[in-house]
Amino acid sequence: MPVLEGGLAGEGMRVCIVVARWNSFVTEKLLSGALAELRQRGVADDDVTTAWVPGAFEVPTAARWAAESGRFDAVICLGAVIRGETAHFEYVAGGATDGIVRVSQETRVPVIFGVLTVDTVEQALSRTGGKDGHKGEEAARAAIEMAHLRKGLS
Ligand code: INI
Repeated sequence: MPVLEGGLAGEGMRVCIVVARWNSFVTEKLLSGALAELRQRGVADDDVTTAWVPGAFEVPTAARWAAESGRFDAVICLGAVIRGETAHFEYVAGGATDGIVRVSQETRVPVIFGVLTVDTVEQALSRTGGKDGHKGEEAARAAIEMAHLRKGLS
């Protein structure tokens, strides 16, 4: 019975990271975690492109440009939407979430959801190297695994 698992070897993998500038005190941590994890897994620095966008709402648009370019095996989306800091949390978080899912399904390129949608700044920080792990590192591992799995399945 064939069983496929992507694995986490990053050698030769080309990755685009789209990162939102809004709440940069959080997104910079997401980015450095993702970059460190990619490097540790063997992805070459020259094969990683980082694209900054104004906020989480713009992330899916840039992710689509990257996915459709054919230049990347995976796209990692990073952002932070904090409920306590915005009256229109649902619109920004919902737009980013729905958009990222759509880009991945429509382009068939793994587009990884590393956008924090949390209630408080404390929750954001606990997910970027605090007690709840590191969502940037997690997103990097998911990108490598899904890129491998795509090759194995398609
Ligand atoms: N963008 C974020 O990434 N996080 C937020 O918490 C946020 N808040 O609070 O509004 C936010 N807003 C900006 C939005 O993503 C767009 O950049 C802006 O609306 C321009 O389209």
